[in-house]
Amino acid sequence: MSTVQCVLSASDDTGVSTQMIKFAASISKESVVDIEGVVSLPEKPIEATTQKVEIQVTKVHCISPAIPTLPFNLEDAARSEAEFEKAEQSGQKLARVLQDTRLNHRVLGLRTPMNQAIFGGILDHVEHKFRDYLRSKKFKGVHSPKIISGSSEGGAAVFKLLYVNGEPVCLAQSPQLHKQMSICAGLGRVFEVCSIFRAEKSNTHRHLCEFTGLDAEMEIKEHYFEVCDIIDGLFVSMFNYLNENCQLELEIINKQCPFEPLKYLEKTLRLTYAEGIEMLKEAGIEIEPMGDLNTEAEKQLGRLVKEKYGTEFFILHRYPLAVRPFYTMPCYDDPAYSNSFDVFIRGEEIISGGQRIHTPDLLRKRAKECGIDLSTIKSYMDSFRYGAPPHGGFGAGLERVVMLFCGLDNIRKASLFPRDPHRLEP
Ligand code: ATP
Ligand code: AMO
Repeated sequence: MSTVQCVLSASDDTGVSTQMIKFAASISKESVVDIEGVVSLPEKPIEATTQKVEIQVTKVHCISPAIPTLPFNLEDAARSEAEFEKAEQSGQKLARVLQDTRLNHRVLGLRTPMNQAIFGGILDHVEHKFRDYLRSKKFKGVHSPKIISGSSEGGAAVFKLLYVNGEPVCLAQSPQLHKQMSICAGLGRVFEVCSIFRAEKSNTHRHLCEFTGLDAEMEIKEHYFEVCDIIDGLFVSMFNYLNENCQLELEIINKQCPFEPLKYLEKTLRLTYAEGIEMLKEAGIEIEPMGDLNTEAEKQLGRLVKEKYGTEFFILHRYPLAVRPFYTMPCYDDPAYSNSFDVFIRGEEIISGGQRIHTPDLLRKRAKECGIDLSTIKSYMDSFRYGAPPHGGFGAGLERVVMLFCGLDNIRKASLFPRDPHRLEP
C-alpha cells in the first residue's frame, strides 16, 4: 500500500463544486473511496506520503464509510519514540497507542506504513526466498499433519485436545517427526512452511503460542555441516535480497522503529559451543559448561561475537547432548556433545537443528533417557526399522527471523494476528 495526497480545488476547469468539497470533507478517516483525477506535481514536496506526485481530484465517491470515531488515530499509531520524546520536551502531549489497543483493533492497526511494509513486504519476501532457495537445492515442499498422537519436542508446552473418537491427541509443536519420516520414506530433501503450536505459559517478547515454522530436512553424506551449508547459503542470500530489494520497506520500518542494518558475513561464522562458553568466561560470565545458555548469556555472546568477528549472525554448534531433544545425534568422538546447532541473530536464537539419530536402538535408548513415552511415537520409531539414511535438518521461526532482521523489539510486531497466552482475538 502507498499513500498519495489528493487535492480538491473548486473551479470550472476541474469541475469541482464547493458542495463536492463539503461532501469530501465530511467523509470519515479510513473510509474507502473511489477517486478520479489528474496526476500532477505538487508545489512543494509532501512529507506525509510515499508518492512524489499528487492527484487533482475531479470526482470522489465514498464506497464504504468508516465509523466516525476510530479506536485510535493512525497517525498516533505510526509515530516513532523519537517523535514522542521531542513532543514531550517541547511540552506537547501526543496520544500514545498501547500495544494491546493496537492488537485489539488489529485490522485498523495493520494500516500503518510500518505494518504495511512488514506484512505487505518483508514477511512475504522471507517466506518466498525460503521456498525459492530450497527448491533450487532440490528440496521438495511437503505438508505434514498438525494433529498428532504425542509431543514432537518433549516438554510441557503442548496443546492437548480430543480427537473425533475421544482419543487424547496433540497439536504439533513442530513438523519434526514427520519431516524425518519423509526422509525415511526416500524423499531425499524436504521443506515445510506451516503453523506450529506451543502452549507457552509465560509472556515473552519472542515467544508466541502459534507461529510459522520454516523447516527443512535432508539426507546427509558425512557431516551435519552439510545442513549448516544450506543454512548459510539460504540466509545470506535472503538477507542480501532483502537489503537490495526491500529498501523502501526497510526505510519505512526504520522511520518508526529505528534499527541498525544487520551485520553478517558472506560466509557465516561457525563457533563450537565450547568456544562460545570460553568467550563468555573470558568476559567474566561464568556458564555451566554442559548446561544450556540462558537468554542473557545468549545476548552477551551475541555482543562478544559482534565485537570480535564483526557479525551478528552466526552458528553455534556441538551443543552438550543433555540440553538437546531426544532425536539429536550424539557426537561420534564424544557422546557428551551432539551434532547439533543453534543459529543466532543479534544475540537471539532463530534456528535450531542438527543431525538426527537414524538407528532404531540408539533412538529408543535416547527417547527413554529423555522420558519420552514411546507408545506416543510408535510409528515414528518404526520408520527407522525399514532402513533409514543418515539425515539432519533445521527449523526457524518466520516471525523471529523478521523480528530480528528488522531489529524489532517484540515478535508480535511480526505476527499478523498474534496468539500469546493472553490473546486469542482477533
Ligand atoms: P526457542 O523457543 O527459542 O527454541 P526455547 O525458549 O524453546 O527457545 P530454550 O533453550 O528452552 O529454548 O530456552 C532458551 C531461553 O529462553 C532460556 O533462557 C529459557 O529460560 C528462556 N525461555 C524459554 N521459553 C520461555 C518462556 N516461555 N518464557 C520465558 N522464557 C523462556
Ligand atoms: P525449536 O524448538 O528450537 O526447534 O524451534 C525452532 C525455531 O522456532 C522458533 N520458535 C518460536 N517462535 C515463536 N514463538 C515460539 N514460542 C517459538 N518457539 C520456537 C525459533 C526457533 O529457533 N524441531 C526443532 C527444529 C529442528 O531441529 O529441525 C525445533 O522445533 O526461531
